[in-house]
Amino acid sequence: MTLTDYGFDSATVQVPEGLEAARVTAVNRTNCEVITETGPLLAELTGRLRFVAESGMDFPAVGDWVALNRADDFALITEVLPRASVLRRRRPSSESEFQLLAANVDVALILHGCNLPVNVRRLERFAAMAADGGVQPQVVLSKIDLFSRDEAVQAVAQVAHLGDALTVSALTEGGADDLMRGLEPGRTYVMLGPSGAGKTTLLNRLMGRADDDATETGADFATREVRAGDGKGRHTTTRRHLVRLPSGALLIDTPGVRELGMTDMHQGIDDVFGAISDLADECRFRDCSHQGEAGCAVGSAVERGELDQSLVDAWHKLEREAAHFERSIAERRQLDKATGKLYKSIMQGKKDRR
Ligand SMILES: Nc1nc2c(ncn2[C@@H]2O[C@H](COP(=O)(O)OP(=O)(O)OP(=O)(O)O)[C@@H](O)[C@H]2O)c(=O)[nH]1
Ligand SMILES: [Mg+2]
Ligand SMILES: [Zn+2]
Repeated sequence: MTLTDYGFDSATVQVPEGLEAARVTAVNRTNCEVITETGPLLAELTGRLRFVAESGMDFPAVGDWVALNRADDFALITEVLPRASVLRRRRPSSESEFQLLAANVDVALILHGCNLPVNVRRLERFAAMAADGGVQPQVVLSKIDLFSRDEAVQAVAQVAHLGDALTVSALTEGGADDLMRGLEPGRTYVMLGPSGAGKTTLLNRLMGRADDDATETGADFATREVRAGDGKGRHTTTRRHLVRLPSGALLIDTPGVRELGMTDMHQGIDDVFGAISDLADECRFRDCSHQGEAGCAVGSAVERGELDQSLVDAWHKLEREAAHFERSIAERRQLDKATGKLYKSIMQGKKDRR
């Protein structure tokens, strides 16, 4: 195995005199896992690299090429080599800061798991994030075995503006073959998508492995069933890691959505929305849309002045998930303040009615 097998190209990756090139396959808290000409290795960052780093973008990420200073008993990353592309997202806590998710990626495989209806907005957001960093987006409809033929055709049409979607199933014989054939040796792919979309399952399949092997191969390759109630994942994968597939393509698996800022909401909001959901359980009709139906507990709370209509609107929006994380930080803070008060009054109102 040589570095070329991990995508090394001497024309684009230039290593300073006296140092050796390595590629980062995983980032730990105190060191990085790298692949070198002689195999995998743990490497630490030099103090200087830490010192001159101005933001998270200056630290190595999975997929990065780095310069390594190696002796018998140590390996130090002295610098991050120039990146051909980046996959980055805005930090949820800051408007200007970015978090680097991966580097030197050619194609982002954006997974949607067909156990849930297609969320076009979310796919668009992932695609935009990829394109923003010079990464080519490719939508992949996974778990296609759970869609009927009609549903599959409709789903592909729904995302046609993002290019031709691939459809895969990790369960059916040959269900991942098209994808497998499409992954070119020496190129780097990253899988993005919400928790439970089937990313790691697909990785295992592409590795030619059954999921039962996972215990032998470690946490990076573990998969878990989605929640029965809402079909969402359980955040099984906890770190980004790069592997070389038997086909020669390089694939980065990532933890699901939480990390992409879609669910790191402030607790206050979760509480109040939870309270509205509880109220909704008291509506007369189970399929109440809370838009003025008779016997709507949410509507009554608004009428009694216990609940602000704007919060109900926000809650409706939340149900359309995309809006959940789109809300600007400022709006969130404002909402948080408002919800602190309202949460109390809703809970009080509930008690009074008991
Ligand atoms: N029906 C069906 N189920 C699948 C398919 N692929 C994966 N699953 C199931 O979906 C569940 C979640 O799969 P994972 O691979 O753990 O999902 P993930 O995207 O890696 O999730 P995180 O690591 O939490 O981000 C598992 O129970 C899988 O068995 C598929 O093609 N068809
Ligand atoms: Mg996973
Ligand atoms: Zn209602």
